[in-house]
Amino acid sequence: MDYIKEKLISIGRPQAELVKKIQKDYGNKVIQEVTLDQVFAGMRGVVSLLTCTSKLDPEEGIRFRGYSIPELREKLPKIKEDGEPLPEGLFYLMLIGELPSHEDVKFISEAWAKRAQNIPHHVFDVIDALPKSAHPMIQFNAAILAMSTESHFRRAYLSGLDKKEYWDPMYEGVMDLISRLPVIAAYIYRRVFHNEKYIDPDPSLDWSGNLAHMMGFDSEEVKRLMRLYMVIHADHEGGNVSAHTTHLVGSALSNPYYSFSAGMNGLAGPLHGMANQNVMHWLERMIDELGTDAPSTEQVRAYAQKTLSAGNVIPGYGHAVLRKTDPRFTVQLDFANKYIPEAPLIQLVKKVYEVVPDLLVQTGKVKNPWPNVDAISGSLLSSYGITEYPVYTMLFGVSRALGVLTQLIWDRLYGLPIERPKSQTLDWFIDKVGYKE
Ligand code: NMX
Ligand code: MLT
Repeated sequence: MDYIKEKLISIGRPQAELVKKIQKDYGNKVIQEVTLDQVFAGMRGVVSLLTCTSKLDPEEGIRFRGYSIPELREKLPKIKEDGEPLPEGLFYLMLIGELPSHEDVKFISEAWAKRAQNIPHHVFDVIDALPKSAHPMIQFNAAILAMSTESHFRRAYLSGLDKKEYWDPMYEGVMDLISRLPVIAAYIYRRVFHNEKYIDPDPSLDWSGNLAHMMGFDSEEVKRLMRLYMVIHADHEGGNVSAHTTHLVGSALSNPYYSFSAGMNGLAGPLHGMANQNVMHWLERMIDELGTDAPSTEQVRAYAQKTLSAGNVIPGYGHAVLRKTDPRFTVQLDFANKYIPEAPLIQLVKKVYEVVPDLLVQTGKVKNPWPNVDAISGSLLSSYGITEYPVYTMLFGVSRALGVLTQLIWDRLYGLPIERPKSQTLDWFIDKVGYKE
């Protein structure tokens, strides 16, 4: 057993016992009242998930095991002091609950590089069977499902493993799956956009550096951006669509490939992870319509107003939980201001930021008028030469694996049961609230 697994189980067992004890002793305690509005409004604010990897504060944004994004950038191991933290370290933090050492990060980096080497050939055949015009998320998800032939978890379940030990094959599957996602994503990118000119992995590189390398970007700048991108998209507590779906499907004891693939189908929705691609289409249409990539503030305002008047959302703005500018937006803007302040797309993103919040407030209905992570991520990638918008959600997905799959290991450690909330008909709600015509 590797030492990370040993550490995990030494922390995980007592916590799993604590969960059982709290449930036994306090199971009848009322922790929250739920209103009809909450149910009809997509369960907003209904506390119904046990998630340990991260927690979202509406005003402050995300914290991973208690650490904010600025704190992660300061405290997680990096390759160079002035670089970005390695996502391997964030994975360790989310899994173990403690900051990793450089050795821990090196161990994970090397383990992933090794595990990434044995992707079965049929996975690439499955991708190749799809038309290149299929959206990268379709190809990505097909590949994830195709990899489930390798599932340790499925095999262990069928062999009758004691359920207290389910976390172990789950850990093995999660490690394999995470290690392989950059290879898959880069393969799809090169297949669709670079005439199938594939680039071999370089096992001496870190997980994100290798992804940049296999996509065809070997500069230190793009690798640094990729590390940042992979860290900030990794997790957003348990209730977002991709995390919740992965967890829900996993609760049926589906293997990590089935569970993560389900989550990725949710990420592909325009209100969730596909928003990063849609922001780019929205900006591109603005540039085309106005005939300039440096429009005036007034022109941007009029264009945004037109979007709203047509009954469409402004992609990259708003959030179901956040009520302030997303710190993931801020950190990317800081990064851009530091390294590429003159980039036209970054200038445009700033102009949009100047005008859109006021317009959204004026609608009188938008609860959060501020930008989210997607308002800038595509512009940043594009400014660094990754200009093919359809791959942005797939890159989000590679990163999101870190958080949701770590939680899946913890779900099995906690021994959480199959998830099964109650639904009611409209008549039931009408009776319940005492509605009379
Ligand atoms: N532009 C226009 N209208 C909006 C926007 C926006 N950016 N955000 C919310 N609204 C509308 C929303 O459609 C709803 O209208 P109606 O009552 O007519 O149905 C109303 O404002 C109230 O919605 P909220 O309660 O503020 O937002 P909700 O929690 O339902 O949805 C989002 C959150 C993120 C789905 C929503 O803000 C949105 O559609 N934003 C644009 C898409 C986007 O950027 N998604 C990415 C989210 C982050 N991620 O990566 O996943
Ligand atoms: C996310 O990163 O998952 C999004 O911001 C959506 C959310 O938190 O609901």
